[in-house]
Amino acid sequence: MPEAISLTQFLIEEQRARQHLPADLRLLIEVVARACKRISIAVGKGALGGVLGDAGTGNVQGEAQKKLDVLSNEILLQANAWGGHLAACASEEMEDPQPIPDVYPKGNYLLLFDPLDGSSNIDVNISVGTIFSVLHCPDDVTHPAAEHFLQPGTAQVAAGYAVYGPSTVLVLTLGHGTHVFTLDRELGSFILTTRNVRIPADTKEFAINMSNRRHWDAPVQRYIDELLAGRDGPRGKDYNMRWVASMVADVHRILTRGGVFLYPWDRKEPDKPGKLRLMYEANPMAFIVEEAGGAATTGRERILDLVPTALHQRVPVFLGSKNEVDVATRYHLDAD
Ligand code: FBP
Ligand code: AFP
Repeated sequence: MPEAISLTQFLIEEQRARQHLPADLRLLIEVVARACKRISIAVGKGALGGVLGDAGTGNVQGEAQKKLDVLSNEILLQANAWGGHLAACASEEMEDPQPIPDVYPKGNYLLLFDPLDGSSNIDVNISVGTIFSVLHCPDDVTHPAAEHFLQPGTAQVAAGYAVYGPSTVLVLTLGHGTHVFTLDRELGSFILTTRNVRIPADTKEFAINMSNRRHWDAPVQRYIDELLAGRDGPRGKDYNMRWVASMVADVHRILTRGGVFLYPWDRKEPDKPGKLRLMYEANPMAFIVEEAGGAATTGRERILDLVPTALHQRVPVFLGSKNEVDVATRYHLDAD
């Protein structure tokens, strides 16, 4: 039987193999993974845990919060408060960054997270997940504010997500490939199940919310119309469509068997540049996807090169199999 490599063993071996992985970053990843296990348990209890339904509150985006959104946010904040690895946290659910309480030592990293992505799926027992991103805290900053988080995606030192599905899976990049761990519920450990996952450059599967079709811009209309035209159209092959409406689940499918995911700007909310958040969703997913050989753009620019202007900034997202992202991006640039 092959040796089961736990997340702890994987991180220690990475630390030995590569000078770039400091011990406090390794410990920070372990703390986040432990928080994901707790969220996985809460999600898994479903109606029995009394955690389904609305919390009766709104978040900074004006969206109704689910009880599990609030609980997951608290689990991540509490888990990360005392470890001494972080200078501050920022969450999709909170307007401002949360400093580390004064009673605890402060570390050198900034953590950003979407505590429970895809939360419209919680009450209907469909996969949801947690997305996170780790940045360095700039030198000499003792009390990080929102501006200190506004670093381009290329500055991320780690990113990952957990999917709470039929099994709980943790996907992680430290900038040297993307690796998949599966939660062994008996052992309570994440076990490495795919090292260096690779996204095929070509695919026959796409993910987009088709109900927004009439609101899309011309390059998105053109791209999707050509996929729908199938083998008789310009792309010369039939495509299949999947849309879970949980970005973590859609991205995980793409990591597993290829595909392209699109959440473009649309005319439904013309003042918003997109639905998904740059710092909590687009940047960490772009880092993970690029490290697996895929691509991630806004339709025009590489997501990781964007210089953020606000903590809760939204962006259009096109990511996944490289050749499909390249075609969709070319159609935008042709139209400009
Ligand atoms: P939330 O952060 O509010 O969950 O929104 C993000 C998200 O759920 C993504 O995970 C998903 O890809 C998308 O929104 C689904 O959007 P739609 O409801 O338009 O299908
Ligand atoms: P299976 O029995 O082969 O899984 O097919 C049933 C099913 O997966 C059903 O659960 C879905 O609604 C449907 O097929 C999906 O069909 P498309 O592949 O055409 O989207």
